[in-house]
Amino acid sequence: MTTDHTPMWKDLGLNIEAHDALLSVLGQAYGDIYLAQKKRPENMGYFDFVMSEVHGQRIQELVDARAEGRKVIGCYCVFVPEEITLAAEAVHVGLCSGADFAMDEVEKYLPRNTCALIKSSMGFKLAKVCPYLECSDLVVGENTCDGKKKAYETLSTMMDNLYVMDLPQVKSAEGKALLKAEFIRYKEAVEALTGKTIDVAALKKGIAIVNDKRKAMARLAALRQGTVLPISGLDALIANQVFFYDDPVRFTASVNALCDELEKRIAEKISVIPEGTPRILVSGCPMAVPNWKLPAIIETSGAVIVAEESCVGERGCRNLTDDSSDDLDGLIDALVDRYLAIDCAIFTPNTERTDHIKELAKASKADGVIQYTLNFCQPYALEAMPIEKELEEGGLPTLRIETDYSQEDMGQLQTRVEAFVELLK
Ligand code: BJ8
Repeated sequence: MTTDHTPMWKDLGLNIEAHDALLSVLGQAYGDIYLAQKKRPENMGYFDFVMSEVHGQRIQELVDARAEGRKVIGCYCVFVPEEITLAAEAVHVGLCSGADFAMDEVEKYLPRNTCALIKSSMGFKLAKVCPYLECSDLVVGENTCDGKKKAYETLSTMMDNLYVMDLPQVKSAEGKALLKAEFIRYKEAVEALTGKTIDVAALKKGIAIVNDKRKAMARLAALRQGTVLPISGLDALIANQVFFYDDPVRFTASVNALCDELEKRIAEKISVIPEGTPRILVSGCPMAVPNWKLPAIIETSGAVIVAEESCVGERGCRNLTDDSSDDLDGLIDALVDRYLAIDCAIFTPNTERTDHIKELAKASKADGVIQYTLNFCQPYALEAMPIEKELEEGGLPTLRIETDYSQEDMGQLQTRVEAFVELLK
């Protein structure tokens, strides 16, 4: 029998009617897109369960953690170091922003021509439909793109627990010093919130947990690089999305169990696609739950996604933190080095992103690259053009897609993707 979580949602102050509507759309879309796939690995059952309980059992765990005196920290960006959160025994969760909600209300606060991700984060707050947001003791925003920076100013008038982390835009010595100062400030904020002191042992433990999680994701990414493809891009995307919500130790074990199964599938030559299916690398803006529109179109157009150059994907999880230092300052430096390697489009210059896309395309044997940009996202839209030029000059076909979370352009996208897939055949 499934548990009725309504009393918990009411306690969190959710708008039950709007929340029910969100869950029903989410459940329907998950069934249509995910459960309808053929030849899925058995271990995807864990991720299906997590998704079915994403606002239920997982939220109950957060509520229980808070009852035990632990704190919950919700974050909008992969720049917020989970290692520091975990070092204070707090719970670190991503705040997804992958669906339109209460857009009429949102547009009273944000211009219409704001990216869907930012509007979504505002809509989830205004409509009170996100239990992660409502049970966060601290919500961490970051000064990345201009849209986010300014939206946090507005969001801070709607919540009293918003903390904004400043981030460099240039990877210079000064930029590095800024990031270090901000990580120290975040550590102090987390210590003040939790009442715990983060020492070397605690930070090493946090680093080890997050490194293990990232190693498991790297293992999954590597298993998608061969010609026998044991998992669809959609299923790999769900693992990348669950990365942000689940208990990290349990998540790591679940991804490793999935990888064990995928290794067996490869040995037995069980592939989810027929030989010769065009392989696509998707690159660009993050795809937060339940933003599955473009991947679903790609994988129902006769192609398969073999890698994601995205913060919900490789960009967010690659690179480990060196935990060899035995002093706090050295460990913070190691965190700064690890995070500063993230090649988000807010940085200038950001040529290493193009280099990485090329490497990833080669490693994953991609036949083409689809650059995915949310409408009105200037950083990724502006990078898309020189990236396209460079990739095409190197012989790699690309397609640039700009879209949002609405379903209105589905037909047009499908036509464009199908034409691109034909070209790759
Ligand atoms: S590190 S990608 S998670 S900032 S899509 S809100 S850039 S206008 S999301 Fe991101 Fe951190 Fe960078 Fe990653 Fe602005 Fe563009 Fe909207 Fe965006």
